[in-house]
Amino acid sequence: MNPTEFPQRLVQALGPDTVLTAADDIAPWLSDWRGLYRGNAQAVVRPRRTEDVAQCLALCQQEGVPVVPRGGNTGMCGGATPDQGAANVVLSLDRMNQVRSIDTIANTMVAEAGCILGNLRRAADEAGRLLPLSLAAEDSCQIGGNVSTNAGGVNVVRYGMTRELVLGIEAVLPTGEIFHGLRTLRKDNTGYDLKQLLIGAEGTLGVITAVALRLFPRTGVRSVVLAAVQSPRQALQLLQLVYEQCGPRLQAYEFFTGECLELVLAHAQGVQNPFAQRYPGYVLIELADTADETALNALLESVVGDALERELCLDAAVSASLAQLQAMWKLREEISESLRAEGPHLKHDISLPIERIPDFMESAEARLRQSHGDVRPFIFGHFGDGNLHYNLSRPAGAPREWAAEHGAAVTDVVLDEVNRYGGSISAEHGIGQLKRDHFLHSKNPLELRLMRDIKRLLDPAGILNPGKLL
Ligand code: FAD
Ligand code: 2HG
Ligand code: ZN
Repeated sequence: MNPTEFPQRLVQALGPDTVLTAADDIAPWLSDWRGLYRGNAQAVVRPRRTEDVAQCLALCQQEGVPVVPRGGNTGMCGGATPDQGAANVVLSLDRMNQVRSIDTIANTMVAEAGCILGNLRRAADEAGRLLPLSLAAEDSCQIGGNVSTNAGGVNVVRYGMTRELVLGIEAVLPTGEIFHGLRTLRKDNTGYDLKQLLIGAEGTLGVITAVALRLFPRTGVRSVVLAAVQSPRQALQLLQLVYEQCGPRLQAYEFFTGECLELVLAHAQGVQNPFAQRYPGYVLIELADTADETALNALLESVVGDALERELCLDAAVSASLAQLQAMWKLREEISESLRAEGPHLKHDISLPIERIPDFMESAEARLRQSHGDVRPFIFGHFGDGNLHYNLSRPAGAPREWAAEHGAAVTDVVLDEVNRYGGSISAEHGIGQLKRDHFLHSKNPLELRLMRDIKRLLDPAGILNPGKLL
C-alpha cells in the first residue's frame, strides 16, 4: 500500500475532521509526559462515537495496522506512545467526553472514556455524590486511561483502586466488535466477569469507549494534618493509631521524605513549609466525613494529641481552613512535577506488604549506598495502601545522561529488594513499554502463558498497542 492510501481510507470512512494526517498535526501525539519516548504514526484518529472507533479498528485489523489508544497522556510508562514504526495509528478518545448519566438512587455514573477525571469528580459533586478516584493529574487524565491503567491515587486506602469503582464497560475489540458491558448492576454473577480483563490492560485488549462507575456519599467535611515523622517505622506506627481511632473516616495517608519537601519548596510556586524546622519525613493524613465538622475536627485533634503524647510523630500542623488544607495537599501533589523540573530520574512505582515498608526502605538504602552511594532518593507515596514512589535522581553535578548509563543497575537493586520483601514492581502506573522486561521476569510461566493466550484470543492480529505490556 502506498503511504497515503491507508490514511485516505480512514478519512473516507470517518471524515476529514476525525483523522489527522499532516506531519505537523500528528507531531504533538507522538511523545509521553515524561519525555522518555518519541514514536511515529501515519494518522491520529479522534472519533466522537463508539461506532467510529469500531470502524477504525475494523479497518486497521483488515490491513494489520497497529493502533495505540491514547487518553490524557499522563501515563508514566510510555503506554500511550507509539513505537518507531511508520504504520502506527494513534486513537485518541479526547472527543468522546460526554457524561451519559448520573443516577443518585443507584449511585452510579456512566461516562464516555475521554471525560477528564476532574470534570467527572465535579459532576458527581454537583449531584451531591463523590467519585473518589483522585490523583494529581486529574485535570488532564481521562477516565478511559484511568480504567486502562487501573489507577490508584490518594484515596485507595478508603475506596480501593479504580477496578473497585467500575461496574460496567463499553469497549471496542480489535476486531471492530462492540463489547456491550455497560451495566450498572451491583450484583451480576452470570459467568466470567469479562470487563475485568479490560481493566488494567493498558489498551492491549480493547479500546474502552465508556464506563459505569460507583458513586459514594459526598464527604464534604474534610480535615488534614501534616505530621512530621522521624522514620518510615514511626509512620507505620502512626498509621495503626490513626486507623484504629478513625476507621473509615481515614481518606488518605500519604508519606514523603524531607528531601521531597525541599524539592517542592525549590521548584513549585506558592508553597510554604508549615514547620519552622526541617524533619526527616512527613505524613499527610486526611479525614473526611459526610457531616459534623466539629466532631471530625475534634477527632483529628484527639488523634494528633495521642500521637504526640505516645511519640508517634515529632510535630504536627492541623489545617484550620480550606486554604490551609489545600496548601498542605499542594506540598504532596507537586512532588512529581518538581521531580520532572529537577531533570531525568528513575521511577520505581512499587508496592509492599505495608508492615514491611520500614525494613524494605532500610535494606534498599543500605544496598544503594554501597552500589551507588551518591544517588539522590526522593521517596514518597501512598503509604496507607503500601505503595511507594521510590524515585532516584542522578547524583548532584552528574550529567543528564547519568540515568541512561547507570539506571539499569540501580533499578535491578531496587526491584531485587522489592522481590525479597514480597512486593510488586508496578503498584498503580502499569507496565507500558518502560517496565516490560521487568514485568516478563516478575511473572511465573503459567501467568504469562495465560496472559498471552488471552491476548491472542481477543486480538488475533496483534494490532492493539503492540510492544506494550507483553
Ligand atoms: P494515557 O497516559 O493516555 O494512557 C495510559 C495507558 O492506557 C496507555 O497504555 C494507553 O494506551 C491506555 N489507554 C488510554 N485510554 C484508553 C482507552 N480509552 N481504552 C484503552 N486503552 C486506553 N497514577 C496513579 O495511579 N496514581 C497517581 O496518584 C498518579 N498521579 C499522577 C500525577 C501526575 C502529576 C502525573 C503526570 C501522573 C500521575 N499518575 C498517577 C499516572 C497517570 O495519571 C495515570 O496512569 C492515569 O490513569 C493515566 O490516564 P491517561 O488518560 O493520561 O492515560
Ligand atoms: C503520585 O502519586 C503519582 O504523585 C506520581 O503517582 C508518582 O512521579 C511519580 O513517581
Ligand atoms: Zn502515586
